[in-house]
Amino acid sequence: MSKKQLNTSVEESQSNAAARRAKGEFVRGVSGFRGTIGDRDFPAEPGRYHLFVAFNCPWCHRVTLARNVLGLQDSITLDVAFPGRTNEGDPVAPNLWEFNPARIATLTGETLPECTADTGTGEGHRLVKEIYAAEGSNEGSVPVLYDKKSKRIVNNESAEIIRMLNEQATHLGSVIPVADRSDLYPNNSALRDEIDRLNDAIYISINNGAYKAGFSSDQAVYVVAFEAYFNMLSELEARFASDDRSFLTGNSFTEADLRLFPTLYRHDPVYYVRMKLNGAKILHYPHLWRWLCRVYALPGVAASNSLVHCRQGYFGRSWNNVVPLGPVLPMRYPKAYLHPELA
Ligand SMILES: N[C@@H](CCC(=O)N[C@@H](CS)C(=O)NCC(=O)O)C(=O)O
Repeated sequence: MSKKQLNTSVEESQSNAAARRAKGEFVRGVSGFRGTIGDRDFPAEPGRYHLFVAFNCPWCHRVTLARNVLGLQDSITLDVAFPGRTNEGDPVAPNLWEFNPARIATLTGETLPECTADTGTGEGHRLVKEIYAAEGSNEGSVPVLYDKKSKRIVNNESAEIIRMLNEQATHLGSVIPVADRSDLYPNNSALRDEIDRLNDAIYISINNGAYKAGFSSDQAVYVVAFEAYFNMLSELEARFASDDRSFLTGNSFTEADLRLFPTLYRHDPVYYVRMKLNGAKILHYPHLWRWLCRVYALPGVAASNSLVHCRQGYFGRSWNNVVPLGPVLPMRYPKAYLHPELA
């Protein structure tokens, strides 16, 4: 591979990927577009860039979180795909991300108001795959960071997208003054090392680990993933318990918190059942629960996603279009996230 060595906090090792997949292990592929906002090709300007996302996708959730927390909603436009992907009868192919605001969600019996058409490329593509195909790529994943001026994909790797949004927030037109804005990756080498270490461990056992548990068809792979996931939850619980810190690295919200959030937000209402991660709920970890509620309460966080999309997307496709309704007790979600005292 010509690419520099894989960073495990960003991507999985691809060694023996074909053989591992053949044995039933879920192995996430590598993102092909790795441009950077701030480089000569992609100058940081307000209004120039666009995001294509799906709200059920946790990697997209990272970038909608960064966009909102950094105050970039007015300067980076956004399109939202339907959470369920194309059906078997689709004229192009099943299982593709589709822009279709008229599509009915089985969960609500109605259209989803957050879903949009493709308003970013000027071509009105129906499928995310067509945005990639316009550049000769065979990929089809979300999120996609797109340059409306040069009509090119900048980057499709969420870990890199959130880093560049943070770095260029001012030039991209953030409405939040620097003094009031979270710096997700502060320029302090000890802190950066700590964030990098947390990102690495959390990516492997939690963010990607959830998929390893839920999407692998090999019992042994599942068992290892399940144990690693809950061991890491216990480790993080102990970290918060040790000194009652507000966030993972202390008293400021950083990239490490941002990257943990999409998985824990999905855990009780979705992953507990769908990913077979039924060892415990986040509600059973008092510090993690309070952290989850604390992050949920930050400006822009609740609006960065929708649990309706998550439920529809994770269950609608692979669970016969029937979406489980719980949890109901002690309270429905996401309302429960407004109640740190529940744990
Ligand atoms: N490395 C990517 C992974 C993104 C990813 O796996 N997205 C999934 C949705 S959750 C996807 O679009 N998969 C469909 C595909 O790859 O065709 C990132 O973090 O940005």
